[in-house]
Amino acid sequence: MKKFYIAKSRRLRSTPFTSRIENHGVTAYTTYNHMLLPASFGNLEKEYFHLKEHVQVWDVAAERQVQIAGKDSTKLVQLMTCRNLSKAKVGRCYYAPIIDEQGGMLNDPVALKLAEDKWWLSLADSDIGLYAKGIASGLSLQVEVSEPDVNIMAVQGPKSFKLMEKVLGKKITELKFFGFDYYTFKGNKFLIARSGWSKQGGYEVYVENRKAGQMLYDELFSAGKEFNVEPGCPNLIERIESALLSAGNDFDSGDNPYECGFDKYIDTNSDINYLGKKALIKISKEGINKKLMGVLIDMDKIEVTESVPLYENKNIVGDLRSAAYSPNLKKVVGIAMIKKEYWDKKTPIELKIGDKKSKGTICDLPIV
Ligand code: THG
Repeated sequence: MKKFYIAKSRRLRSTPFTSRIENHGVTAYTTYNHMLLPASFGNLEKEYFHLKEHVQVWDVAAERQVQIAGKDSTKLVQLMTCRNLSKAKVGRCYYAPIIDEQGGMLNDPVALKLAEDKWWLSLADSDIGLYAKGIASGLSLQVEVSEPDVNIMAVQGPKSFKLMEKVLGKKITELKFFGFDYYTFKGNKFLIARSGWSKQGGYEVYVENRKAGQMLYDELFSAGKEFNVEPGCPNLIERIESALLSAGNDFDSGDNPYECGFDKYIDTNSDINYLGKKALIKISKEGINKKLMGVLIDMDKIEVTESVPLYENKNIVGDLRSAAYSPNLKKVVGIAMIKKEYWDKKTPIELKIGDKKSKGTICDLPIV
């Protein structure tokens, strides 16, 4: 396989942790919100098993925050998402699909309610800050939309709880899933949430002071030795098995939130106002004809760089959007948009890459 390097520049932003992860041996980057996001430290399968057993520190600064502050901030956040945020509480995170006027998926951020008039949208990879600014100016809303220099460091894996307790104190063990609070390390305050893009448990530290964040990063590695801490990054295999969706990969604006399985984050009945509500009401009445499901394929490697059609003889069953070899299941696991006729999971599927054909089956999400 030919190897390429990523050409760095000011436009492709580095993070406060870049020099550290390079010292740790990062081997692949992807770009995300115009920023570097590490994709591997050399062996995805080893990293997968390590994540499920120990603890990793991730540089996920590329999950940028769009800050929406001011009198109309809650109104603007609600205008962008189909999730009903009218009862949202300060100190809680909300997974909130952002849709366009046709009900197409634009992003799936974690929304943090920081105050009655201040929110962060912790974004997946698309320019929602510009969308927010457009809506705000179009409707003359009293808000300020900005991208503060907040850089997330995630601590993930079953031993993350012990490590964070050791570094930040007992109080952090009381934090509930998708709650956040402020904690102090060496006189510096950090917003820490119990969340993260893995199903192995853990925390996300929202670093607002770069120097303090680097100090905490280094401390996690020295205090973490006894927990076998390693640098890591969102793991493609783990996140597919766990059905943590990736915007731009698993869905885009051609898909609506029902098709992504986001039903529990959609409110079409209450008296809330958001762009795309009419479209979603219509879709909910008519029903959908495709949805995201899991697939298992008898292959020992794959790299999905564009949608791959899945067949039953000559018929297209759906398209594969993300996939990776799972050393756990000894098959390729994938996330695919599957046509309604095949939702019963009974039809064997076939995938063709070049002139090589592989067989597989459809399954539910999450896969494990
Ligand atoms: N954390 C933060 N920002 C993020 C991500 C994150 N921005 C980018 C990306 N990840 C956004 N996408 C997701 C997808 C899934 C989840 C979070 C962000 C997630 N889902 C849980 C689940 O599906 O089980 C919980 C959902 C819920 O209970 O509401 O955590 O990871 N800061």
